[in-house]
Amino acid sequence: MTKNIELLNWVESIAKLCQPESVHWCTGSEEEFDDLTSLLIEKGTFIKLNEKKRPNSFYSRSDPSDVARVEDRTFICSKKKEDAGPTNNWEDQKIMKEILLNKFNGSMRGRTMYVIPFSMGPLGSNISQIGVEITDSPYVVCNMKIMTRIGKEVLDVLGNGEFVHCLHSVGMPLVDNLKDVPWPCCEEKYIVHFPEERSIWSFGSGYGGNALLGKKCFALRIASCMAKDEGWLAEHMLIVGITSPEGIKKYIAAAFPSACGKTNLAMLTPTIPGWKVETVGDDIAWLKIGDDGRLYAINPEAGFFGVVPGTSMDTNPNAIMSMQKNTIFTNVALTPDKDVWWEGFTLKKPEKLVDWLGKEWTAESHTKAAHPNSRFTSPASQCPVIDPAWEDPKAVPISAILFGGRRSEVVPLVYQAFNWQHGVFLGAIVSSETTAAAEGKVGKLRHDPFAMLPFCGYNMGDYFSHWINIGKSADEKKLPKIFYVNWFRKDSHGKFIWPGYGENIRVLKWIHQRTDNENSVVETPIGFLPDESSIDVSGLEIQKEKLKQVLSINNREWLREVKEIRDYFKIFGNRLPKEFIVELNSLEEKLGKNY
Ligand code: SAT
Ligand code: MN
Repeated sequence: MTKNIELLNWVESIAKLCQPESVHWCTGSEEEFDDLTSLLIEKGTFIKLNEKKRPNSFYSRSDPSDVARVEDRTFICSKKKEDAGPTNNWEDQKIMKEILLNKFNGSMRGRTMYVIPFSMGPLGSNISQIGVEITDSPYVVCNMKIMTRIGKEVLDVLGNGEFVHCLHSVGMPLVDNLKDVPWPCCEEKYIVHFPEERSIWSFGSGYGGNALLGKKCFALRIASCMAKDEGWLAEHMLIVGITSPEGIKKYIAAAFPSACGKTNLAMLTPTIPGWKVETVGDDIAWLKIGDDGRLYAINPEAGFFGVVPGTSMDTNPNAIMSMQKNTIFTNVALTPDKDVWWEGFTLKKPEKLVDWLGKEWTAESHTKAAHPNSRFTSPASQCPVIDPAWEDPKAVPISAILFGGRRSEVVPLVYQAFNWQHGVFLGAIVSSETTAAAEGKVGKLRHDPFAMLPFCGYNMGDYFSHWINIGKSADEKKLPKIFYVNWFRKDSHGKFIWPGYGENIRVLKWIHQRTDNENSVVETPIGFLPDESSIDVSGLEIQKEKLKQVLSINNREWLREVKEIRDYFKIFGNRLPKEFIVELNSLEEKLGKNY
């Protein structure tokens, strides 16, 4: 066990507050995992999947009201409201603490309280950070075991050091003979961050980012605050290594909003010969400038919590192979032989299934068998193309940063920023059509700067300045080149123009070459666009006209975009970096001239 006084006192005080039946310190051993999965099967939370088809894997259905992140119930409770900024929900610390103390008071009665020491990043690396999650959900423990490095070794590394306090309860105490249910949760949810204290209090939900507190709450919201104070970056980015046929390997990091294909890009199977893609991470990157002045990245996670619908041997074979064993599936459909299915998995629908709601489903049904935000939790080490350096504490050097979102109109397939400051501006103007990853309407265009809108733990205006300052404090020549990509452009019939998935290697190839200033470009008001002939479309059936459409810009549309961005930027008031106004004015002027 531990001698860390802060940890011992905290666990004791939380036990006093939440009044669980017992306290269990997680060791992270395989026997512990087996005990927990057996318990979850007994409770009806897990169904064991067909051992022959999917060894050591489990199926779970959430409560239908608890299927995604709840952004309107997520709070950043900094001391001052201005420090949470215009894009976060804020509440006074004292008032919020009172509400939470009330909610957590007795919230674990009749349940076991689990204490999970975990490391974000390889154990013992100087980039890694330690957290401890206290939870009353064994489902959370099993997922945390896959998503992070948990257990005894973490306590050894922690010693008497500091850790992020992560408290979680499903908010359903077993009192007054209340019978437990397979997916306990509570209607009123609170996902609360106290950035100065580096603590997280999550109440009422058992799903994904609301409950696996190492992920968005710690590795993004709290870590972004640490990163600002300490001069590094905590970002919603995948990391991949891309090797050319000549053997030149470059790592890129890419920020896209939730459910916009980060996992697919991270594990892409190239369609052009000789190119190789290897995965470092699919969701979160922590980046620091190294001694040589380059920007280095680690993946703080140890597993994938990826969207399943749409994933198949055609679209992402490496994801399919990653989930072949030791995987937890949540909210997909169950086949009669106890395997899993989801929309897009096979062309032919199975005749009979039990859907994510537990109802009989047939190929004729008009409802979706799997929830659009259904997920798989798999160890990253199972990915067939995991990068040899994925756990290297030295981290990997980044040559390019990509920003992007779902835009059916206006934004071209790819373009390059003029310089770092312009690139930061491109990150800030990301907007994307909403997805099922968060509660709310799907398909609505919203601004999502740096794909961090739901994940930035402080004032987004200050976050922009932090990015600009990183550029100012470094030798820009050594920093990654910045690009904007959009795989989601649609034609007038509403069909995607660019084929996407494995074909995106064609864009990555152009980016790979551009990091060495190779390939000719066209200078446009928004940035450098590829010369049409410089995107390799060999063997791809795409009409010349269509390619032209995704590789060009319309000044009138972009002038409208500028006006809209200028309006949006007003919410940041005097925290908006003045550099952005310079960028906006310059963009507008160039667009006006070419008009
Ligand atoms: O936040 S989750 O981990 O549930 C998924 C996401 O939104 O990226
Ligand atoms: Mn994500």
